[in-house]
Amino acid sequence: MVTLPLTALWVTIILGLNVALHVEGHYSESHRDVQEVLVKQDSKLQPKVFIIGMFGAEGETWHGIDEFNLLEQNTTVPGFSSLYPDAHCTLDGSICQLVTGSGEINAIASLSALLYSDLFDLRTTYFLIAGIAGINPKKATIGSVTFPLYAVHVGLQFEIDAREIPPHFTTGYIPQGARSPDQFPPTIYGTEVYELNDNLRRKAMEFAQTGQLADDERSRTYRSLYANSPEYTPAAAPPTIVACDTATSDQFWTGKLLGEATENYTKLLTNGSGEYCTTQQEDNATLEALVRAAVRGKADFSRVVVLRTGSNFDRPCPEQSASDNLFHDLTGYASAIMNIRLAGVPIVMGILDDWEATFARGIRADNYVGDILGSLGPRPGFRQRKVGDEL
Ligand SMILES: *[C@@H]1O[C@H](CO)[C@@H](O)[C@H](O)[C@H]1NC(C)=O
Ligand SMILES: *[C@@H]1O[C@H](CO)[C@@H](O)[C@H](O)[C@H]1NC(C)=O
Ligand SMILES: *[C@@H]1O[C@H](CO)[C@@H](O)[C@H](O)[C@H]1NC(C)=O
Ligand SMILES: *[C@H]1O[C@H](CO)[C@@H](O)[C@H](O)[C@H]1NC(C)=O
Repeated sequence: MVTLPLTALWVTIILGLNVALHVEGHYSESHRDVQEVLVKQDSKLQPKVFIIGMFGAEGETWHGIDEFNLLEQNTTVPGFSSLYPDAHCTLDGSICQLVTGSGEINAIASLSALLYSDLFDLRTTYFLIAGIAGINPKKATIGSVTFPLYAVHVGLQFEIDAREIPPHFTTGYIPQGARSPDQFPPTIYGTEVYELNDNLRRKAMEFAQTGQLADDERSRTYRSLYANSPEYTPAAAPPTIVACDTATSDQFWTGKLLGEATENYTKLLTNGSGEYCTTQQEDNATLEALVRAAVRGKADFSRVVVLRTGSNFDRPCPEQSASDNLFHDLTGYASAIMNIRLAGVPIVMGILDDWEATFARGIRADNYVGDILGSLGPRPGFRQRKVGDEL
């Protein structure tokens, strides 16, 4: 992860923040003017739902189904990944889909391209970020479909190799700017935590409950290995719909200790309320692009749902080594890919069927919705300190 010496890192952080603040204000203003002058709103596609997948299979799972056909209309969007250059839409444009490419960099580049493209009007669009993930056996099992309230950026931390950590440290990950693993990060980049619309999440889960989830023999056999450990009870049960939070890191990690460190960090950043449950490589990047677009009125951040299905356990079962778990193939992969669609189609149809009466005007949020900086409104409830206190 971070390899710069500490002093160089600090200089980078401070310069980076200043440059980012100045450039952002300037760029966005002029960009908005250009958009307003040049673009006729009525020439744009105005989807009601935009499905976001991260790699090919997460996109293809939605194809060849009875309910809708996303391959009726392809639109090449400048700035999309060369692997997935097109947005796919139904003929009437009410449902669209893109595949971003995996990892934080692809996610944010593709989303930004979409959000600032003059081909779409996304101001009333619901975004369904739907992909597979590593799953915490304390919370759910492979094949389960999870819906986070919080997305936490665990990749954004200091790291010391485990063999060189101070004897009293429980992990080699340390929040940025902190002096110990349990200290709230004094250095905030702004992408550390996102909180989503809880009322919308609950509606999405109700829709998802009506889907029949897939399961298979390999998954059943593998999850039975977790049955003897009381703390892993959810891992041994069949897949279900679960409300629990997600963590983003480009690093694909495995292990009991990194799992616990991620649980701790999620709690630390969310004032104790986040329940770390899935690990994936994109969501905070995707959400950051959506927050920035929402600041400029180009998208509505209260219309975002994240759905992550478990493809593999984030840590070994008892008696198994971390590397055995990591190098084992993703046992739950087939049902995880299938369950994106089996839980996701009812969400898409639920939004479309109740568009006029309910979804067109939006689902009012009763919780804080936005990022750790409060970019979209008041200060988040999960923040313990004001931004700027620390710098
Ligand atoms: C859209 O692209 C897909 C391949 O990505 C293709 O199968 C489909 O036929 C295309 N649809 C149209 C209308 O050209
Ligand atoms: C997580 O936090 C608990 C409680 O503070 C601590 O006992 C445990 O060692 C921590 N785990 C890791 C891996 O940091
Ligand atoms: C953080 O949690 C504590 C204890 O649960 C609570 O009293 C406090 O109000 C919370 N802080 C914020 C900003 O929500
Ligand atoms: C990443 O996004 C999730 C919501 O999907 C949020 O719970 C988490 O706090 C975010 N993490 C960071 C570091 O931004």
